[in-house]
Amino acid sequence: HRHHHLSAGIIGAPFSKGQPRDGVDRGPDAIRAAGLLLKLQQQGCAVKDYGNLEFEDVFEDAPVGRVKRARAVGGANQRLSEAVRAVKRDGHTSVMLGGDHSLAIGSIHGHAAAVGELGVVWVDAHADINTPLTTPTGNIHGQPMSYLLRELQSKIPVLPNFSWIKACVSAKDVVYIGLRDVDPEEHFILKTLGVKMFSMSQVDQLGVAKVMEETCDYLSAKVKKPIHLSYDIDAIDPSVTPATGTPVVGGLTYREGVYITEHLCQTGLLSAVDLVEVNPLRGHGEDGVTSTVDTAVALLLGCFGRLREGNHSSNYRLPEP
Ligand code: EXY
Ligand code: MN
Ligand code: MN
Ligand code: MN
Repeated sequence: HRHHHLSAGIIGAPFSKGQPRDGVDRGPDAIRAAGLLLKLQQQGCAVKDYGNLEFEDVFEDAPVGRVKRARAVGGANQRLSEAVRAVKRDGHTSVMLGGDHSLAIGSIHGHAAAVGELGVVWVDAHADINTPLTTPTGNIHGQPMSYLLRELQSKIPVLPNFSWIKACVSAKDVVYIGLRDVDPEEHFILKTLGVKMFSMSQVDQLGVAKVMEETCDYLSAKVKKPIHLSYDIDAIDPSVTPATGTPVVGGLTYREGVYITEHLCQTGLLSAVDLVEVNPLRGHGEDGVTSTVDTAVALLLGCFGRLREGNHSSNYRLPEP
């Protein structure tokens, strides 16, 4: 069928130091344990699992200004960037299983290094665009976009292990979906740079189908660039995906969340995906974790052609009596 050519190159990134809570480093294995690889193969997608990255221990990692664990985050992302670049060189759609959302730095950097200019779709309750000087928490998972956007580089101070990062995304090539917890400084940045965003208010107003139509029209208005989807599981409502570090009420439904992936898959431009912030140690018990991890798997299957109407392979023939 239509998605036969798709292949997924999976990178596990068990990294948690972009935020303070234990457990988000267990995301990759939890998502694999829920059957991601087999399910992708069963829907006709070729899969190569590149395994989990190993990150160096950093013993001295004192805050730099407000920023916490800059050396660990910088080093981990440098490694991830190289891994994503290799997956793209091998011809796969890159799938980065996090880990916290600071990993978008390396994932997007490596993707851009391999394929050039990108369109970025950032699905999240949060904008993750604080600079090191605006961050209210110091947690780098609330900052990744600030290191990636060319327009913000004059506002970024020097940080240890961050010098390899090259800002590689233009503000006009980013679309946010699902925002509902944005700091005032972040809101200033979004408005000043004119970043396209569909907050939960716009999802309510337009409906998810119109949001996705406008997202793809916007990103492909001039040239069709490869799309990087950075999907934070906390975009989905915590009643569905409670096992995450920074849940925010009033999120996307399961159906809206999956629709986003179905729509992006059908553009044929989806080139890399991050699925981050699944934390199996949060979420009030086993059912909450199962629901969160199963939703993460469903989102990834949607990225690789699964349709809720059903699928069949192009060489299927009805059995003859
Ligand atoms: N805006 C807050 C901060 O910068 O610390 C909260 C960020 C939460 C980030 C989560 C992963 O998306
Ligand atoms: Mn995020
Ligand atoms: Mn978030
Ligand atoms: Mn398919």
